[in-house]
Amino acid sequence: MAKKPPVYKNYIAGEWVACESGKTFANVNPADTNDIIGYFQDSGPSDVNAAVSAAKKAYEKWRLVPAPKRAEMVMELGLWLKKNKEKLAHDATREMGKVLKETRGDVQEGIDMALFCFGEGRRMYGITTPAELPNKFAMTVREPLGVCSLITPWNFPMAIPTWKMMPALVCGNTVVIKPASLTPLTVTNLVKGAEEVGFPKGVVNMVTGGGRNVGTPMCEHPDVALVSFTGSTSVGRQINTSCAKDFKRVGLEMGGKNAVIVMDDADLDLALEGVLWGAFGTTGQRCTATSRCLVHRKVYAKFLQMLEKRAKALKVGNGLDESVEMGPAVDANQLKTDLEYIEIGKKEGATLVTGGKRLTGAKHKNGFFIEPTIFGDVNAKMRIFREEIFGPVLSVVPFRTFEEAIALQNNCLYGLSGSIYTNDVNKAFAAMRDIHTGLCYINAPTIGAENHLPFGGMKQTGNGHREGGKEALDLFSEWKAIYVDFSGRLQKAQIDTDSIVKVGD
Ligand code: UN1
Repeated sequence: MAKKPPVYKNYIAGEWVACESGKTFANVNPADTNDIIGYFQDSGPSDVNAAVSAAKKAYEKWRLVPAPKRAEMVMELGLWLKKNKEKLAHDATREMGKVLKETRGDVQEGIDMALFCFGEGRRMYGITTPAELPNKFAMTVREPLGVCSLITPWNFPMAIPTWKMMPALVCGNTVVIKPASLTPLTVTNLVKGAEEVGFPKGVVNMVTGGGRNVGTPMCEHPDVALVSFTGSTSVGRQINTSCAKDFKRVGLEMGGKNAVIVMDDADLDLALEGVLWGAFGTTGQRCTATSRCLVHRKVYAKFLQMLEKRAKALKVGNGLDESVEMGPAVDANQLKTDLEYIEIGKKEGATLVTGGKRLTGAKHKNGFFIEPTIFGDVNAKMRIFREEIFGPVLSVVPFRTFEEAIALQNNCLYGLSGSIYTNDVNKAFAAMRDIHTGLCYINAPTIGAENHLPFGGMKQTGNGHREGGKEALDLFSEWKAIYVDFSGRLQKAQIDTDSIVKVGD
């Protein structure tokens, strides 16, 4: 008989606890729906309350631990991730489907983030600056905010929780994490790591469950100082609106509709590899995925043929099989969305070049598998050009001039990632200036950002904050300006201007 799937618990105040209602939900492998990975707590507002009060209590001590020491614990967690990388990648592939090579990369982002944050713990630089009055000293320091609610997505189930949690902790905050309901195991693993390396009780807390019952109370709780969210634009908008009334700080990372420009002078073989990797890696389920490919008319027919040939040959299957190149859609809903957009594309008059169907053969029938899909002759009016699909569906658009390509690239509600393939250095620099996205690639795909640079998007992708890089510290800390007057008398800034001059007499 098959082993009964384990039941996983919430992590609150350093204890693994069941939710108050006793309800659980199943976590299912999208490559094989007969494979139940485990049952997780279907928590509610009272569980969130418990986690927030644990985090609030722990904050009073944690904020006083010197930042280099806090950062050392984060580094220990990174080393724990490194030690357990293979098992963690395996669990992540099993619960969200992307191929092992990619979940290893996902865990690697966590390791990179830890090592980066370790260094930041010994920097967190503020400034010292001359004061305008004599015998007075001025400086700035970063201060933590308090309890941070981290609401994390399923497509990078390890990387993105670490992007939020690690800088938050180094800055001296305590956290409550809600994993996406589709990937609670990976965050459970991360939190187990935090427990093993010895974070004090209540510094890291995790509550699993749905958006309405867990996510909403995590945003509305009066003791939560900050919400950091990665996910859909519609949920991000709700969070932004709900937090606005209390002026809570909010970091949002949302949609993308990223485009690659392929100029007529580009190395087409190089561009081909980049577009395939950007469009079909992670089954197209990255915020940074390439979902529009803008191709110069002179090379359009040829490049479309090259794309078609390679996309057709991609091996789709269970990501645990090392030879597989593209895993399943993450769940039935995402698969439905992908198939709906394929129908929309056909109705809009785009040419279906390859793919378009669910895969239902013997190897695929128990999972949410779909063919890598390419539409040609797409134009800017079509919904498949404008709307985020979050699946392996690529829209290819012809253009005539560089200026037209840039206009198409920027004809988008979102502004996360943009790329150009060209061998003309002048065009490359013009594109770096004119592409209106937070990430910009020259002769490289739209995916593959590195952790020590700021990550985030313009326009409706985000709200101006960045994850990654030292810029992440700006979200998770407040600036305090400090003045020390050692003159022994009342000095009035802006008013005692005469006495300043007299000092020099
Ligand atoms: C995401 O898709 O939400 O740049 C994150 C990349 C990865 C992270 C993607 N390093 O594609």
